[in-house]
Amino acid sequence: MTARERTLRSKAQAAGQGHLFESYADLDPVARERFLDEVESVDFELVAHFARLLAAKEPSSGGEIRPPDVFALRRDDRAEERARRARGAGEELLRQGRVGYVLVAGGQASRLGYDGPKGAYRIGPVTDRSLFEWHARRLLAARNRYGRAMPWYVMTSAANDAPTRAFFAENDWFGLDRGDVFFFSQEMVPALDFEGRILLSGPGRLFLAPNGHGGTLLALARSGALADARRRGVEQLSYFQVDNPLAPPADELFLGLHVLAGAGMSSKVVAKRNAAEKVGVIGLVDGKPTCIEYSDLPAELRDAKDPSGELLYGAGNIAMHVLDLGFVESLTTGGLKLPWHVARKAMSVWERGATTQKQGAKFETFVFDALPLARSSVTLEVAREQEFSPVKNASGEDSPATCRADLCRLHAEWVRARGLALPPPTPEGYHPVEIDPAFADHREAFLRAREPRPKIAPQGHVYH
Ligand code: UD2
Repeated sequence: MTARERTLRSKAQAAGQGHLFESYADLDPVARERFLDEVESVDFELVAHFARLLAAKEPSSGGEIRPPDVFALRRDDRAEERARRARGAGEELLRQGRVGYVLVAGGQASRLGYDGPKGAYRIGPVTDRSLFEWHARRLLAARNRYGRAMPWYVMTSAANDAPTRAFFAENDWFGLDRGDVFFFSQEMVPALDFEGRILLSGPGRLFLAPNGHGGTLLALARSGALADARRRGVEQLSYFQVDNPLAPPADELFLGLHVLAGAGMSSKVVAKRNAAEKVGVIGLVDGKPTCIEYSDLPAELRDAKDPSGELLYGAGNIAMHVLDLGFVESLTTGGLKLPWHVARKAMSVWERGATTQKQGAKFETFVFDALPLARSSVTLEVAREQEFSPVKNASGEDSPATCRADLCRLHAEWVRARGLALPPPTPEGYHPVEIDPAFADHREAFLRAREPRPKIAPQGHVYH
């Protein structure tokens, strides 16, 4: 027995995880080394915390819930004036290069049924451009507008890190400077059975799963991305998800409202389609802004309306945030200060020499759990059709089909507003038209831009 094996065995035993070594003797030397690497990566104190969470009763969300303060789309003169000042502050921040972009792309695209990094999925209705390219070309638009590049921190996970880097390289970093694109991987944590024992996924393989999008913050710190951002003079991080090609990462209004309020973390929301829509909403819990999961919102609050008939809890979280760099540092120094959530589900595990289906528990952190910890926070309402159409499922709601239709409808409206011609509609009822995000990343930019050049292809028009 090597010294390393002895140390790790006794560490696992002391933590009540001795079963992990039961079939160690059957592994070949290469598999043994890999297995020992995995065991070495386990934070057994954290696993003990997971086991306690499993044994505890589900915590009730508790706290007094009240509607949030939202900077709404409908604005009176005073709000318009505040928006004008905020846009100026946001422009200034971008002009000075004080913004870093954080793209969260660690998910597995399993609901989409796509075998590859989700960002490589081709979503352009006319051009077929990938999700990554949509985001990259919007960053190019911002770079051109402000005459300076800002760093882009792209979070991957163990399963898609190498293919993500390769995809960027194949595409020549989409025209960005490769020195401005920083890849970092989120951490993995073990899944447990209901007795708190670490599960295996195969012979000599621990069942490890990504630690949730809250893990972005920890991985930013541990990878050196936060230090890189500090070095570059970045003060605010603009956070967005890979699955939404409409997300505008360089939003002057959002950045400006956030900095003028001295906020630690801010959020964008859209009005829920109806009370039943299954999205988390922003509300105040014991006076603090919080994202309340759909399932945690009592039915009478979910359905409650204000005198004008609007939902009181209708501020749907679309996972776009601005985070102050110092706030992220404070959340990650000495470990991640976010709560863990337990997901109990059926999993394919390796037991007694075979793969079997079994109920187990995965553990995740959510980035929005940082909201109540922020010293203050802005909640900005935006128009769904302009900023939010995620690709989550293979078909039906939030699928490639709905996203392509939404992209075309949005861009057709911009084209119409400039009095330009549209191609005939598709059988699905939308005009197949796409605007290159590097040419115009939002409506006003398109209306202000030089005369756009149309590229006419059999499948539709592209303006660039
Ligand atoms: C999330 C939010 C929901 C709403 C919605 C907006 C949760 C629990 N719910 O729903 O309130 O804001 O997004 O689109 O978050 N990811 C990682 N690593 C992980 C887990 C997720 O990188 O460990 C990424 C993933 O690549 C994706 C994003 O996070 O871009 C959201 O993950 P999801 O699609 O699982 O979130 P969803 O649809 O449950």
